[in-house]
Amino acid sequence: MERVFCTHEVRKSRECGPVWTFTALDAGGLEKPEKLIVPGVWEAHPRLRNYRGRGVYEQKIHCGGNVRIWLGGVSFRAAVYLDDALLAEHYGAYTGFEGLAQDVPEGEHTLRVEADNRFGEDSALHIPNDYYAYGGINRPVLVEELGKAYITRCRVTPRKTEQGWVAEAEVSVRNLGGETVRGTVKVTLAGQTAAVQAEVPANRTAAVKARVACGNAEEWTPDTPVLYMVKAVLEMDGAPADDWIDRIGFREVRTEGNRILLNGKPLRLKGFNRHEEYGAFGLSAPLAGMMQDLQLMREMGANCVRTCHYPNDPRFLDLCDETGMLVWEESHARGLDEERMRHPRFMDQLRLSTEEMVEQHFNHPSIFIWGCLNECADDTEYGAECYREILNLLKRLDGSRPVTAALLERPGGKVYGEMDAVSVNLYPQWYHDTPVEKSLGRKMTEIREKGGAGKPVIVSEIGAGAIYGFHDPLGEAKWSEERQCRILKDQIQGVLANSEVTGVFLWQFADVRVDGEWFARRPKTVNNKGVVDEYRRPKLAFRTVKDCFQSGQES
Ligand code: ADA
Repeated sequence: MERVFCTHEVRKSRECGPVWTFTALDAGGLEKPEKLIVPGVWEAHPRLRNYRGRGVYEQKIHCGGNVRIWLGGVSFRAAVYLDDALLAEHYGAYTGFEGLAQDVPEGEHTLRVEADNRFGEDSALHIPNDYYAYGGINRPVLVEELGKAYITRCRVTPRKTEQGWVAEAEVSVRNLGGETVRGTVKVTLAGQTAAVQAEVPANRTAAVKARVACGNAEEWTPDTPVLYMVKAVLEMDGAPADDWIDRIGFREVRTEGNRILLNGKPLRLKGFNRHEEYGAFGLSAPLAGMMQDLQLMREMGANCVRTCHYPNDPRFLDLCDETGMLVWEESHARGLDEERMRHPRFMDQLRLSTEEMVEQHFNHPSIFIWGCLNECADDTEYGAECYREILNLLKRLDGSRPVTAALLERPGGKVYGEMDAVSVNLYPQWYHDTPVEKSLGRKMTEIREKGGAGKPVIVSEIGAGAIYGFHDPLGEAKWSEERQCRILKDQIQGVLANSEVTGVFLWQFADVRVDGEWFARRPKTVNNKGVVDEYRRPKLAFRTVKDCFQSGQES
């Protein structure tokens, strides 16, 4: 399932069956077709564990008329064909995209998806990195049959007014035909319906706005994550022609001084960075695995998760909505220096990831902040200019959430003024020996002096590594579970003792595979800073984090 609830009652929409025929084009001797599961990564196949190359997925589908193929995520370049006609091309593993074919004859057709996870000249964001760039169709694929017009999105902003909650909906309708389309868009939410007229010129997309008064709807909070279904229906000639169903929660987020307020209450963040990865299944975690991750984090007392360093599967966000887990979601970009930021495709690819993220995930109430550009070159003029542009883009795309970016620990200050909350990644006691309080204190002073005074400050990463099962009772040996416990305890207590800090995201929830180029500082080619390993087996640090997060002193 593409989401955890039904997204259409009117539109004919179904998910492609899970078994696809797959051919690895560059596998030298492995070219014979295999069967692979979608969603999934090809690295799940025992002989393709390290395959970097092109792969072709094929499946027969039955469809006709105006056909929309929705691909939730293909890693990391994609070309989509229906019977050899190119429908769409896309770059970036972590957001969805569509392909459209009009007037398709009713019957059986071949859907072909070419995926490619080779690094190369044209790729600015996917580079060898401290997480693995998987290959394959990593999220569900939908086949949909449309009429002459369809809803491309319905974004809803909840607002608290003197008359209670109001949902401001914006519904976009695309006309696929050569004549103007006229109809009515009805938005239903919490038992109330608002209807507006829509007129969309030939071959265009137009947006209509509807306000639905929801009075004393129940609020979404981390402790009471109440969700409401929202249905937008396009009626033409008096009959439903298309629909779009999503879920929202009533809550507002804003910053006030050095606090982030959710429905007026200050947040104290205690959470994790989590890569979207699950042992042998890589980027395509099973749904039960996603839920278990949230339960494990909750068990340790966490209330938030950061989707480092890219947009996540909407089903994971759905589960965060359901369980009240607050989310920092960020667009794709990790650890790129100025030279990499000057790559000719860098800004285009980053803008696309940012726009698609906000467009596709806007309605999730759990997302309380948008992020971008983790640890890039904010310290150079050119780099800072890129930060400004993307932070402003985020604000333009969504004025209802604060924006931030996780910056390196080194001296900075060029972009603190551009963010609603200033975020820093700190590794005292792991990458250097400075005591935690001193590192943090120094950073807080710099933030105050260089444009961040009076803003919320988030420690977006802090952490230490341990190889699962490696023990040193003295707690001294590097990579031992005991040493990781000792460092994490100092770090968490040091950060949470500082009442000016809004909160902390630990690096990281689970161990993750890294690209081969990173082998030298990453035993087993794994980033071992997880509190659980890649199969979610808890390290000793699980208990340590639980004690620190749950201790009354630190909250
Ligand atoms: C950085 C980075 C992470 C990870 C981490 C580490 O802060 O943002 O992606 O690489 O360091 O493990 O060193």
